[in-house]
Amino acid sequence: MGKRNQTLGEFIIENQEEFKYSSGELSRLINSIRLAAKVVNHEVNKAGLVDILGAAGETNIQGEDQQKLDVYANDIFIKTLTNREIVCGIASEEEDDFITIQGRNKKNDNKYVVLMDPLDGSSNIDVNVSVGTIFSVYRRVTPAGSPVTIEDFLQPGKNQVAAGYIVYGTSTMIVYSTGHGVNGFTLNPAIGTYYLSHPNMQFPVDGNIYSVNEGNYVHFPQGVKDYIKYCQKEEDNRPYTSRYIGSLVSDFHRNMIKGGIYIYPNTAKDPQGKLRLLYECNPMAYLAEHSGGSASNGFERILDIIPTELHQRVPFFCGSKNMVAKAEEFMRNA
Ligand code: AHM
Ligand code: MG
Repeated sequence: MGKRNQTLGEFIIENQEEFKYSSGELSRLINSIRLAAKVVNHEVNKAGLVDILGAAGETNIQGEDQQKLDVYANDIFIKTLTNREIVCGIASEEEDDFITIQGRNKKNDNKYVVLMDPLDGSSNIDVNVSVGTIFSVYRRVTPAGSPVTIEDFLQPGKNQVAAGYIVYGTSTMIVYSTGHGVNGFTLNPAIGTYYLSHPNMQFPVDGNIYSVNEGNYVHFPQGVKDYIKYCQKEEDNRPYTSRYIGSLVSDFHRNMIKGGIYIYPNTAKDPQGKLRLLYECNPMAYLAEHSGGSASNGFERILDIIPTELHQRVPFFCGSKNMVAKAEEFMRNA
């Protein structure tokens, strides 16, 4: 286990042999994500200067075209992973279809596929609120030597070999797991180095924060309505505190540190909820479970769901174990 203040680079080298498939490829993959995240971080931090530097679609004073930040982040992550020839395929919330990467000598011999949401919560950018990147890594299931197929991407979340997020907040952090605990690293922007600031993160088993967009209350299923009323009831250690940033990565991050539950249920308008199983829910569920929390669609474990399409949506209940169990109880009994 890493020591506080160790750099992310040192941590990756030291823990390489713990990785399930220790050919070094997964370490190089995490390294690429670390690099891309620094580039995106730099751009996200300049977002408030948009009126000065030029808005999306405009040409700035240096003659450079300005891109929307989510498009920019998508390009940077894809380019970094493609150029280093580390993965055999990428699926992104920003792309309609998956991308095939043939790799060195067009041999299609790389093992891993990456699925990501390059800039989640991007509507928060205009108001200077935290956003994040979410990523998820699987071993391909089709044999190496031929291009990846949709099967390689439609795997249940329990097959993930790594997952993580970057939160571009008051500090920029990368939090990830390769199945041996969850560790958080904070970027020192002055020197561009991430330091292990949150070793072996643990989701508190109980919590007193609930995070849900209550504006949609009338459209929620009865079980969620009942659970919200339970959270608000004056009894035992309740009422709980309500905190909702509207940026999944930040809401999850706070709840993992303090103890809480995040809910994005199905609604009358969105019968499958809003969040994407492959790009958002599976990686967060993996991090929750590897830190002692849990994640459910209200009735079953997120990581057990067999996906049928890339952009599939799913209701999401994620956080402190006992809180998720209680919310599921209300769903079952509604
Ligand atoms: P996005 O992928 O379009 O950015 O949407 C995902 C975001 C999550 O980060 C956040 O938790 C949720 O959407 C907020 O949705 P809402 O505004 O409906 O509450
Ligand atoms: Mg998103």
